[in-house]
Amino acid sequence: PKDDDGDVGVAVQTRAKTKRPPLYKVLLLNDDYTPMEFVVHILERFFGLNHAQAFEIMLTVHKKGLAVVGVFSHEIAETKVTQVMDFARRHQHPLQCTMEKE
Ligand code: NFA
Repeated sequence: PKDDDGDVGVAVQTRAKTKRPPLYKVLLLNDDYTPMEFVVHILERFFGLNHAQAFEIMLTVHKKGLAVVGVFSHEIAETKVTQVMDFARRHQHPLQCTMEKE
C-alpha cells in the first residue's frame, strides 16, 4: 500500500559548472651560451618585468636550470614562447622557452 512521502516533486535547476580555462606556466631554460644581458632584455621586453625583477629571474634560471617567468592562458603563453624563440633565434642564441599546463 503506497503512502505519500511528502515529496511534492519540484524540479530544481542545477547550476551548470563554469570551468575556468587551464593556465600555462611559461618556462625559461638555462644554457651555457646566451648572454645574461640578453635574457634580462627578453624578460623586460616580453614579460613586462622591471630591470631588477628581470635580473633576479635571469639569475634564478642561471643557477637552478630553469624558472617560471609567467602564468597565462594557452593562447597568451603560446604567443610568449613564440616571441622568445623567434627573438633568440634571430640573434643566434640557443635560449629555450617552453610552456606547460599548471
Ligand atoms: N648561463 C648563461 C651564461 O652564463 C646565462 C643564462 C641565463 C642563459 C638564463 C639562459 C638563461 N651566460
